[in-house]
Amino acid sequence: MTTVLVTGAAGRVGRFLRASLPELGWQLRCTDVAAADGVQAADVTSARALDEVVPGADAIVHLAAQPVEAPWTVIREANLEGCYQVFEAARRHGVRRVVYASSNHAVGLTPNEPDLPAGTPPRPDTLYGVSKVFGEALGRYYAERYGIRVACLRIGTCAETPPNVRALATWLSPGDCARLVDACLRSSDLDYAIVWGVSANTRRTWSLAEANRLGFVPQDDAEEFAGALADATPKPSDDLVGGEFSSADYGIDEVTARW
Ligand code: 15L
Repeated sequence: MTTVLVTGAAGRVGRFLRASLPELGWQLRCTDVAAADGVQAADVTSARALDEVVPGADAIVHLAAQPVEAPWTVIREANLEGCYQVFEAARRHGVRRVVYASSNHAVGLTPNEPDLPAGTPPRPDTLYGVSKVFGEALGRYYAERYGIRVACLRIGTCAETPPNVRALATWLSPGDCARLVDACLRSSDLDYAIVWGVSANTRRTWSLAEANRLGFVPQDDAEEFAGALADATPKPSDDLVGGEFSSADYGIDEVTARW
């Protein structure tokens, strides 16, 4: 059975994947910065910690990160250093495939338009988004120089149900998240790819062509939750890919003041 190391396994996306990837045939080795039930402690910023958990893994699903905007030092440590150490550990230990949790915020200042390609050029909306662009570039480097197969997932809003009206377009259901990661782990066509992580939402504006090519067939649509949303009024920032993160409230000073 193929062993998949999952970093950030105690986080939101990690919990979804832990619940469903084993049913799809994957044997998981779960890690996070602190140990938890079924999760080993391994700080991704430490090469030594990774040397304990990476050997023997066939693939890595790298989720561990600061998951929203934060002051630079926080982003730098978790998302730049951590990402580098994970790819580097993959190379050192001969891991042939990495699925990297990028984010829509890598291109958050891009206007939403129908069929926006997954490979749309970087337009990060935050330092967090900049860190995801870095991870995508690092992935390309390891793919082209070292032949590691790398899939970068520009994840939308991965949650149990869509939390707001923007997410009626950007939602990635837990089931589709597992199906997407499963496709990226299986695909023999993968060298390097950037794909959107989004469900088959009626209001989706992001193209699934690239993800489909890797074998991803989404099954969920956020529309079934539309009626249940308390506030269904779109915000002006929803015109851009990154939604609220693209607004003035997410500038460096604003975020630092709230930290
Ligand atoms: C992300 O990248 C974040 O990790 C998540 O918390 C949400 O903000 C999501 O994007 C989103 O855009 O909805």
